[in-house]
Amino acid sequence: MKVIDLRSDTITHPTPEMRKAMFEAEVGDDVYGEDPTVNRLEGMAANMMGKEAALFTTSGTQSNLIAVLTHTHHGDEIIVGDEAHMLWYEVGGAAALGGVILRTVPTDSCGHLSLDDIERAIRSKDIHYPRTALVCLENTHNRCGGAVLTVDYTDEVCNLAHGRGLKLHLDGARIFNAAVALGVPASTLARNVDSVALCLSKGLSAPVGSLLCGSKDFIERARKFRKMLGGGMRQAGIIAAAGIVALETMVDRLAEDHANARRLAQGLAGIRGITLAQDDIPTNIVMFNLSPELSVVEFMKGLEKTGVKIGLRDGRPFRAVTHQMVSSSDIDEALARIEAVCRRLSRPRK
Ligand code: TLP
Repeated sequence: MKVIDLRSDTITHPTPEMRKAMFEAEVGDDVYGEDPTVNRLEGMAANMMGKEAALFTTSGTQSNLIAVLTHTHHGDEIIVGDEAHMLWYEVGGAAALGGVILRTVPTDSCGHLSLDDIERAIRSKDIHYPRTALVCLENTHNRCGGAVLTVDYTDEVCNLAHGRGLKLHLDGARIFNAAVALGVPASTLARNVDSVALCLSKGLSAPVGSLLCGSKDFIERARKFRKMLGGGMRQAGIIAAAGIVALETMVDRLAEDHANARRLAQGLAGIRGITLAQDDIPTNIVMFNLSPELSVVEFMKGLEKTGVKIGLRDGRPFRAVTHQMVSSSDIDEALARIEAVCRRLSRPRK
C-alpha cells in the first residue's frame, strides 16, 4: 500500500536530477565566498526576484529571522499579521534573538492585513513608544489555506510602509505558488518589497534551503547575521546544486499541484462528515473540518491505518498539501480511503 503523505510539501524528496547535480556539484568554501555553485544559486534567485543580491540560508525560518535582524534594532516593533507563520511557527525567534516586539494586526481569510489596521499600528514619534521598523507579509499565506496576495495589494502595503519610513519583508516561502497561480513573474510580486525570503524545500522539492533576496547592501549585512546565527556554511554547493535544479525545473509544474489540490477539495466536499474550511483553493493547500459527530482522534487513527497522512495542529482545521510526490490518481486513492474512514466512523455503534 502506498502511503499518501499530504501533511506538507516540505516532505518532498529531491528529484533524480537534483541528486545527480548534487553528486557532481563544484564546491568551495562559501564563508570565503568561494563556492561557485552557491554563488550561481544566489545570482539566479536574486535575478528571479528582481533584486540585486541573495543569500543562501538553511531554512525559511532562518531567512525570516535574518531579515528581521537586518531591518531592525533591538527594541523596535514589527507589524505582522495575527496568522503569520513568523508569529506562529518560528519559535518566537524574532523576539528572542532580535529583541523586537511583534505587533499583530488582524489577518482576513485571504491573508490580507488591512491598510487601515497597518496604518493605525504604526507608532508615532513619542518618547513612550518603541520605533516601528518593519511590516511583514506572507505570500502564499500558510494559515489562510495558501491564499495569494496580488501584485496590487503588495504594492499598496509597500507604498504605505515606505511612506512612513518603514521597510517591508515578504515571507515568500511559497512565492512561486503565488506567481504560478496569478500568472505573473515572482519578481513582479516582489518588485517593491525590501526583502523577500523564498523556499527551495517546499513545493520545489529541494532537500534544504531558502534564499533571502534584497539590495546589495542589505544582503551584505544579512550575511553577517547568518554567520552570527551559525549559518555560515562551507561546501554548501552540494545542497545549492539541488536548489538550482529546483529553480530551473520545479516552478512551472506547481500548476499541477494546484490542480490536484482543487481535485482533492472537490472530492472532500462530497464526503459526508467533511466540510471545507475555505471558499476556494487558490494554490496547493486544502483545509477542512470534520463534523462534530465524528471523532478527530478516531479519524486520525483510521487515516493512519489506511496510509493517508494529513496535517493536524492545535485545534486548527485539517490541512492537506499537494506536491510532486502525489499524482492525480493518488488524490483519487486518498479520497477513497478518507471516504471509507468517514463511512466507518459514522456507522452507529452496536
Ligand atoms: N511551513 C511549514 C511548517 O513550519 C508549518 C509547513 O509545513 O507549511 N514561511 C512559511 C509561510 C512557511 O509555510 C514555512 C514552513 C516557513 C516560513 C518556514 O520554513 P522552514 O520550514 O524552511 O523553516
